[in-house]
Amino acid sequence: MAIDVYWGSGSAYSWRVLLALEYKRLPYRSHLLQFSKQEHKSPQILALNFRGRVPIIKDGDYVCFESLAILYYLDLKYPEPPIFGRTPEEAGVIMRVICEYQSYAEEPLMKIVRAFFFRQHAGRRDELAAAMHAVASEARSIEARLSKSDWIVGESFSAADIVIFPGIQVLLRALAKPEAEELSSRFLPLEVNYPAIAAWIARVERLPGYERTYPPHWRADAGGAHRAG
Ligand SMILES: N[C@@H](CCC(=O)N[C@@H](CS)C(=O)NCC(=O)O)C(=O)O
Repeated sequence: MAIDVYWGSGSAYSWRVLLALEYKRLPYRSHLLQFSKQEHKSPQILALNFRGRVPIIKDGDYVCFESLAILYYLDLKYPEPPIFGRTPEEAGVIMRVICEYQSYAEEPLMKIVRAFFFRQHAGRRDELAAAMHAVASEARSIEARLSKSDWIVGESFSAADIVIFPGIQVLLRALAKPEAEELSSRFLPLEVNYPAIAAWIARVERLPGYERTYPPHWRADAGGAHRAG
């Protein structure tokens, strides 16, 4: 039976779930919600997630939300190919790297992303520069990992790649906005400052099914104000 997936275009958290479903080649029914129409706050969605946030999955009668929880559920329910490693040691490192990303990189990264996606950057030069500094420092440790291996942990694509990849993509999308030019010069060009991350992005983009995970409105237009980014 296909898994129902409720998601939003340009939502980094939603992107994680689509990447996992495609990697595991699981059949799913896509429900793309329009943030502009507040579809994520409809009674139907609030019944699935009282917070009215996506992603959410429904697998038969089972409902799960919070992207990391969904990844974990999918891996236990549909173990092949695994995304949390094949050994306890590998699982520990994958989870550690995810925890490090969430503890030290995600907040400053999302601060930058929201500032430019929602045009809230004016008057926040120093605050955003400090956030960029923190992100750059975390990016260096990811760069170091990827200089030694094709994937962030071990020899296979894993939940660590799945969690971090959409975050980097939304950051790059935010930094590509003309208003972000000054800030982006501290981070870009990626190929020069973070060559291993740039090569890893290209590697993820070559995974089967990747195209289906790409935020549709990023392709369709230059970024509608009503969607994320
Ligand atoms: N921690 C959650 C974050 C989910 C989240 O913040 N989703 C955003 C889209 S990127 C959302 O639904 N926002 C709508 C809202 O907050 O009203 C997860 O990992 O799934």
